Amino acid sequence: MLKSRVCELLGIKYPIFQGGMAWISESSLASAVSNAGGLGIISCVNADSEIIRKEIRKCKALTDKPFAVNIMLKAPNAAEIAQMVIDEGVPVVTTGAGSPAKYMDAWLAAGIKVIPVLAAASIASRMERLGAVAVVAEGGESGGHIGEMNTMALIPNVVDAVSIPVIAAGGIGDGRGIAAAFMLGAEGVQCGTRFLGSTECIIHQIYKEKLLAASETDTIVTGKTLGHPVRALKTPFTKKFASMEKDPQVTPEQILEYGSGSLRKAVQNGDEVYGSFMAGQSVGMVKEIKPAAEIIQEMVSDAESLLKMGTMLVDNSKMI
Ligand code: TUI
Repeated sequence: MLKSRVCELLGIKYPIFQGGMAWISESSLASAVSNAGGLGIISCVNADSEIIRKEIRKCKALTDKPFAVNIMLKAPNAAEIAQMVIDEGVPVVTTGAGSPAKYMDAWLAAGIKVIPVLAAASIASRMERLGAVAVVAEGGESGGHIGEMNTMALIPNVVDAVSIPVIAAGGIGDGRGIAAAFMLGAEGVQCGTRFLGSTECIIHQIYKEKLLAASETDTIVTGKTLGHPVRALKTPFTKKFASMEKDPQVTPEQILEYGSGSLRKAVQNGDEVYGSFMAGQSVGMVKEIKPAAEIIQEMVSDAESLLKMGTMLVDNSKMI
């Protein structure tokens, strides 16, 4: 069975998280993943705290299983949401794009399990000291806002730096990725892109069609010159964005203005000119749209067979 400390810690069947994706991860997707035995996550980037509060309540009505809320720490209303999750009795919080240090005491006092998303081993050990119960280590294969390290080198370094469980993210789209992550010492995985291709995911049909058509080389990272690299599908929008970054006549403010609202345009309108279709390199593994429960079942059964095979290989090598 695909089990780890993460399952006991959070009360979930499988150590599979669904990434908190801005504008995308709401109660429909999160409850489907939680009902299927993973950890569904509601993202807070898109809205004010009252809308998120409603999503949390909807999710509670749709599942009796644990779920989490992801707080993007750079969001202007992060402090308000940090308090709202306490008021709503949210069991698990994941954080992204910064340090959750200033909220930790209040969350721990409220009994919330905090799982920061990070992209470096040094930050992981700081988070463990602050009271995190686990960390998500996210490699640059991921979609959206990313760090410098790739998953293959990041995970073993984070695993060595902490004694709490490490959940691997970035480039994991099927059972093979899960088995590989476990071999690197991870005790769980977080997948975003694979769940974009689920029936319950509320992105525009055009977004789903673009995912199905994309291969592993069809993403690009823009925003490096602005200090926040973002991975998305190659589209007219990313092409224009990249050319603006190279043009000395264009100011960072003009580039930011051009990019503002682009993810929402992709998610809600399927806007093929001005939309940012964020996706990770695992997009090549999104070959059909199906229910989250089927995605999870397939991943788990493939990972279990591979891990069993891996154990046999190790045992055989000992016998030789
Ligand atoms: O947060 C993410 N991915 C995101 S956030 C997002 S919202 C957005 N929308 C439009 C444009 C840009 C962003 C889209 N994707 N991933 C989690 C993550 N966190 N990756 C890396 C980090 C991170 C980086 C630095 C975590 C901590 C950190 O520093 C901590 C410290 O102590 O300084």
